[in-house]
Amino acid sequence: MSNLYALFEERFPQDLTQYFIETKAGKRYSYKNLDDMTSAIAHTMQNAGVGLGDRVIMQVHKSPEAVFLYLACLKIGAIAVPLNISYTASELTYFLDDIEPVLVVCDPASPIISENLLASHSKTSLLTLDNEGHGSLIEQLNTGTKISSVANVEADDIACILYTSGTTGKPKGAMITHGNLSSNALTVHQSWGFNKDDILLHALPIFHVHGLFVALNCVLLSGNPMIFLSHFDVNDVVACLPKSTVLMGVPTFYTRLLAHSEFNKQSLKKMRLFISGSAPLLKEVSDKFYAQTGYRILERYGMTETVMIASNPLNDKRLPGTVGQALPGITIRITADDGNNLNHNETGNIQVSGPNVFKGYWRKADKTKEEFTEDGFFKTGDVGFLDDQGYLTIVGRSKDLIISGGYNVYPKEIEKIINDLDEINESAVIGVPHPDFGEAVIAIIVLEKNSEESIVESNTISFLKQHLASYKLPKRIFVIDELPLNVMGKVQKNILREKYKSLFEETANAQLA
Ligand code: MLC
Ligand code: AMP
Repeated sequence: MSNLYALFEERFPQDLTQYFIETKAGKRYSYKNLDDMTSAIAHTMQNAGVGLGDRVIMQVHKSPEAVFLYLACLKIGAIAVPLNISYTASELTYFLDDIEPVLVVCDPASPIISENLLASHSKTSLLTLDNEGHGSLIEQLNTGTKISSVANVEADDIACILYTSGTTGKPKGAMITHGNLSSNALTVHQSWGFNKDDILLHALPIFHVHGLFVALNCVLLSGNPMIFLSHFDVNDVVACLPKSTVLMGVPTFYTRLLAHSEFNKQSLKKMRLFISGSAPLLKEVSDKFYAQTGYRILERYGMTETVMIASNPLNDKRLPGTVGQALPGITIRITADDGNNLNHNETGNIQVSGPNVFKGYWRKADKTKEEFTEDGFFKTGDVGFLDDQGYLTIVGRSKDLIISGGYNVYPKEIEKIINDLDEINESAVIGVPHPDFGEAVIAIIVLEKNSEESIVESNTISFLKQHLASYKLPKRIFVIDELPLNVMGKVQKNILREKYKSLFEETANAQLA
């Protein structure tokens, strides 16, 4: 049986009354509740026509019920497609057309409902789920009628599709299989020493690999409890640390914790492990955290398409500034642009193979082909080197990508929208160092003749707000006379990055002091 849910079920605690989730308000959900709710939601989904391999879009706030909805998809062999709650109507329209869902479960305030985005999807059913865990999905549940058996799927069957944008601007659905998730779950669970005493503090969103797979899988493979916060609020996290043993976060979590006046060693007596990933953790932040708490944050590296790839060791030396060694069963190699393998300590393209590597992009066979080498390695788009001990250092990216607070933002997507404005001639979107988000998105624009600078700036922001989720919006917009171009006519973004690199520096120095 290759279903990821079956693996979880094998590991449920013997006593199902043990708790699985504790919310900020102290409400507890046991493993029995998990089992009952998941089975009842599975039944409701089947009544809505959802079967093996059918897509279920979930655009919902983080709640225990949202977790049960995801688990129910696994259980019946449907494909869960979680989407960021802050996507706008135009972003959502693209996903709905691309994925052709049999069922959409969304927040009642989603543009899917307010802008009637399902009008042209006559075969799609709609249910709601709000941030309190209420909605038509839950109202229709009949806990007396449940789906008890777990669907028999193959390891190569798709469990989830997660969208990741691309350098061409159009998001691609990464098809992640039951086999990818099961193998990676077992690997990280063991590598990070999860045991019966662990209580994970979960403050990540659950529409990405980090919060949905890495964090939840470790909890479910131990049959353990977690403290489940609806989002990262530094006060809540500080308050919950004394009863937790593991925290997983993006680097912004750690810079915010360090700046909090009540974050101190005393509150960490139960803590076993802090893990960071999704974006580079600055060595200064890691060192400051170590000096202040005595804990060396364990940094690891992953991607939507590959789940977890590499990790610093649990028991051996953790090297800040590196993302550690390839996880067991996974191969990392570094290649030159001509495809030849490079030696240790030589910088090049990071490529990966192993049971963790996804199946391909949904309905994009050509794009899938482009991203794999002929011998089956996935091209990550990251650039780095392996040292003599196999520790990987990421030095940059060959893809034009900004990572802000752990969220990926593709400049092309924003530039395309900005360039649609009549007043704007051209634009360049870049990332610059930011003390809180690691990198911040800024836009540099060149106006059409006779455009009024002050009006254009505010118009651009309000126009972008209509089209883009809030985390993608430029934090600042600058107007310049012309963009620096190379001889091929390509914008030299490195010159712009250099010019604006100190934009947020003052706040940065204040935070690290
Ligand atoms: C929120 N905002 C952001 C932002 N998050 N802007 C840029 N980058 C971000 N990451 C916007 C808000 O919309 C708001 O805009 C304003 O910034 C201030 O918001 P905030 O309240 O300060 O932000 P907050 O809600 O605290 O969120 C910050 C955060 C969050 C870092 C906690 O972004 C977060 O949880 N990030 C984790 C992302 C993640 O899980 N990534 C994993 C990807 S998987 P306004 O206009 O409304 O004021 C992956 C693979 C792997 O990468 O290896 O793990
Ligand atoms: P995503 O598409 O959201 O899965 O983002 C994956 C990208 O995040 C990777 O290709 C890396 O560029 C980046 N990333 C993940 N973990 C780390 C890390 N520990 N250090 C640096 N970059 C990271």
